[in-house]
Amino acid sequence: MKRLERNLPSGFLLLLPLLSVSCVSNPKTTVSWCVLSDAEEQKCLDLAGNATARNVRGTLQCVRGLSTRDCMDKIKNGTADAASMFADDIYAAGLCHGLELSAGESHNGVDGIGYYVVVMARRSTSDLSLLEMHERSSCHPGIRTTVGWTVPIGYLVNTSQISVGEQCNFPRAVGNFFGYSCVPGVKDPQHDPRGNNPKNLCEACIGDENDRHICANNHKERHYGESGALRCVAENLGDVAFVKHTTVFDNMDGKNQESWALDLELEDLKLLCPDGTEAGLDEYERCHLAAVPTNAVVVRVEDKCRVWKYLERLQNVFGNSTEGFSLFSSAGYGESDLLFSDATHHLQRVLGSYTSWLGPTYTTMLQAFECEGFC
Ligand SMILES: *[C@@H]1O[C@H](CO)[C@@H](O)[C@H](O)[C@H]1NC(C)=O
Ligand SMILES: *[C@@H]1O[C@H](CO)[C@@H](O)[C@H](O)[C@H]1NC(C)=O
Ligand SMILES: *[C@@H]1O[C@H](CO)[C@@H](O)[C@H](O)[C@H]1NC(C)=O
Ligand SMILES: CC(=O)N[C@H]1CO[C@H](CO)[C@@H](O)[C@@H]1O
Repeated sequence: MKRLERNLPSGFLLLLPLLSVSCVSNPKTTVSWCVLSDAEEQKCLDLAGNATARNVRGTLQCVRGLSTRDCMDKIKNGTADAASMFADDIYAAGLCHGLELSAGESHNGVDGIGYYVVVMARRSTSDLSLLEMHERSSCHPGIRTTVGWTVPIGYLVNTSQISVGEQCNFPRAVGNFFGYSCVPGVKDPQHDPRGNNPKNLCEACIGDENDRHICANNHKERHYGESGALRCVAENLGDVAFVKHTTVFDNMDGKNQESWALDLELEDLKLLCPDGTEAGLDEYERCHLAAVPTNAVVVRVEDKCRVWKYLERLQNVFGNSTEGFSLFSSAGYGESDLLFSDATHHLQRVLGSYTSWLGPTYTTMLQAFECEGFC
């Protein structure tokens, strides 16, 4: 499968020789990586030690960042050189800080695609079209998540179904649009400082077994997360759920022992496509709201090539190791996805700009939020 929607800017090939030259002539040999936790710092230090021990040319340093935004600031001012980031943060790093990408993760041999965001509905719900979602009910994994908010709301804005107006109040516009929904976390003070986000955005939420924690931004809310959103549709509280293409399969065949999941039948569900049609559950490659790119390594523009060369040397030695240090495993550190996603198969060079990595559809969806003052 090749990645759709990603094209190098025309004329780029003419620049290639120039970039290669600047890479060779860049004398700096240290790459400092911005890490966000004790576990990630430990993996980084182990990598640095093993790289030195195996005579990998160059030196890795580990710099502790306070947050992803702090890492962007550090890379921008040279206190750090690189950090791996997920799609929405790549957009912020590029748009707000002029940063670029050096390498991206490839999972299972699928170039640059992490997952698809799909819209799931019960087959028995008729007269349902993604182009006419007004007054429908919806189930979202969580507020401000890529799957449950950025992509679906970006799509509804992009298709002119939702308009946020000059106030740029997304929760209010979404609440006015849907009949009722479950958007876990939408009433949390952090996301609702004035306390006036619409109540109907929590009306398809169910809380825990004792009716507490309704609309909580964690698993106490049983409709939280991708599995929770699927449950919300399976239980007929929502017409549609915004989930990953893998979500339904992750909950089938006894992988989820909760009764709603055991009752799940693939033939009872369908996908809704952005052009208003519907499709089967296995047709996500052509019927999705967005192909969300995998994580990629954010760097300063002048370091694109230099950092790639270093990563290439690291993955040649540690990318496939069955013993000793393993670049794409976080086993033994007590957390997952350290430095890179554990699902990474290999790293690929990113030649084009960060927007080419994100792809035009996904970039358009993120642009829908520009009035919020992204930077
Ligand atoms: C190499 O990595 C392992 C973990 O895989 C770690 O225990 C060891 O200390 C590292 N070696 C060096 C020289 O840093
Ligand atoms: C670089 O940015 C980081 C994060 O904002 C800050 O802590 C650090 O002091 C800055 N360093 C320099 C040399 O400007
Ligand atoms: C690991 O080995 C496989 C098969 O030999 C190869 O296709 C793959 O590119 C290697 N991965 C890395 C990161 O070198
Ligand atoms: C109404 C609107 O803005 N539509 C845009 C949605 O995004 C695509 C690109 O993916 C544009 O081509 C449309 O014009």
